[in-house]
Amino acid sequence: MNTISPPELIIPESNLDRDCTTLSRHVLQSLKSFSPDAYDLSAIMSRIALAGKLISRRLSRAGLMEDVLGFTGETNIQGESVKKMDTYANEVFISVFKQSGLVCRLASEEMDKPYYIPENCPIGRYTLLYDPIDGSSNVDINLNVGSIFAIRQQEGEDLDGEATDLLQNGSKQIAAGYILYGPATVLVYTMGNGVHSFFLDPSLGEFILAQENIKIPDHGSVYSVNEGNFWQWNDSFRNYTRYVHRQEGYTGRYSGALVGDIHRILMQGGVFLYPGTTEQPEGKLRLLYETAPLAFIIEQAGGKASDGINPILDIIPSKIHYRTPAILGSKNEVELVESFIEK
Ligand code: AFP
Repeated sequence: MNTISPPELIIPESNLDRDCTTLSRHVLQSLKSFSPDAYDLSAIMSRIALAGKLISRRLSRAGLMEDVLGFTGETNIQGESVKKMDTYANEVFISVFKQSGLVCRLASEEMDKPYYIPENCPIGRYTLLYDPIDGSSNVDINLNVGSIFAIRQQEGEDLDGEATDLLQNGSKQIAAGYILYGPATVLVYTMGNGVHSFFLDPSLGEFILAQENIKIPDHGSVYSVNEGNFWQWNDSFRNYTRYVHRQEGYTGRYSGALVGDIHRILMQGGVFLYPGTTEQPEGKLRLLYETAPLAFIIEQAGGKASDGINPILDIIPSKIHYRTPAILGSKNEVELVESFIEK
């Protein structure tokens, strides 16, 4: 019997399937449900992706347009000078959720208090927590920056508008992730069922699946920390740093943008540290929209995230802009850092 082999030019079904796996489709697939809740989460992720596309487009033209680079002249709630891109990106996230019926409140690094979208609140019981531009000092020199996000469900009515229900640990995150604006724009997310990455295809204007169930290696050669703070750390962190200086096989990498450093470590292993300093014992990074979402990603990928003593995901903040020291990365590398910390 003659067997007819398929014509060679036919695109393998698996390739087409991957090309068609957009972020929103992937969310529905991984939730294994077509329930209203699954559709809501898929729609929220699509809006986050839209924010990412808008920010990515503006960053790619930053040097060509007026009024993109530089500072606004204002100072945010953290006491940091606000960049024009910070303001733009913050407003983009708000704008994409207006009249969406999806998100009632947004809390970000750039806003003292959460921003309410009252018309969404009767039906949109979700809150978006985000850092619109992480590493904004990199913007003016055309280096990588990121956005970080987490989705939580609103608990209670929040009648006083204080959003105190957000002051809970990281296990309350329904989804979390980041968008890295590098040579390509990549979005990484988890909903508690693995970590998945998507590349922005500019010709389609869609985030297309790149890798599913990313696993962080247990070991890695990279340690990522601002060693300029060496003399402001306590002995534990100085001793760890001295150890990696002497030990063969370690190399330092630090970009000034957490998302880029974490992405490298997620893909290749290693450890990121932002310890407390004498001036700021709680460190610099904010729990609700920086370290907790990234801890969710790292732990879902099989890594570890701690403040040196407690898992980051167990920490209960006392305020929205609560800061915490952070050690995130490969399991064995985080444990090595912890072994230097006097409990
Ligand atoms: P900016 O967004 O204000 O530049 O801060 C970025 C960041 O929160 C984080 O992305 C970096 O890892 C860290 O701060 C860098 O801080 P240092 O300059 O103190 O090392």
